[in-house]
Amino acid sequence: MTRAYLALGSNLGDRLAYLQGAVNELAAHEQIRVVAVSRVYETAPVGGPAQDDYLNAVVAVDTSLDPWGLLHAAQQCERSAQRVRIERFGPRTLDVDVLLVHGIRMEDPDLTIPHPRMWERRFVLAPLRDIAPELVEGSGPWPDVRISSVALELPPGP
Ligand code: GSY
Repeated sequence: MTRAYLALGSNLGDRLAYLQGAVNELAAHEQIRVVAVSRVYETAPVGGPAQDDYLNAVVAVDTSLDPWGLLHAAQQCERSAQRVRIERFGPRTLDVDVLLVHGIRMEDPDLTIPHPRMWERRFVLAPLRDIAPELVEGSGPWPDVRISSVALELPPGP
């Protein structure tokens, strides 16, 4: 099993339900065990057109999938959320990004690990720091990244 980290984001519709749906779907996958879920953060949109704030979180998983298998699982979660994305960097029901896979560095047009923009995204670093502080240097306060009053549940695995 390999430890990996996935970033979740939503800023359309029932944002918390989309994030929880992704956590549940990952946990139900036969080759994925969700081992930790960060707090949920309410974050100002970065890039793109004017749009509503996001809810963001990060999950840690142990998996026997390779990085491509993990990407497919992430994309399946997005499909399950009937992902709507009106334009690039615009609002979306659910985004699931593969951030890190232990021991893997790769560059492909469809999948780069570590995620190429993760170290500049405070909406990723703040939740990642909750569950893997050793991976994140630097500290807040980051006024555009607020801990939300809502929380995700860690469901039982299959
Ligand atoms: O790549 C993730 C989608 N996204 C986000 C996001 O998840 N959170 C915030 N705060 N801004 C974002 N801009 C994009 S694109």
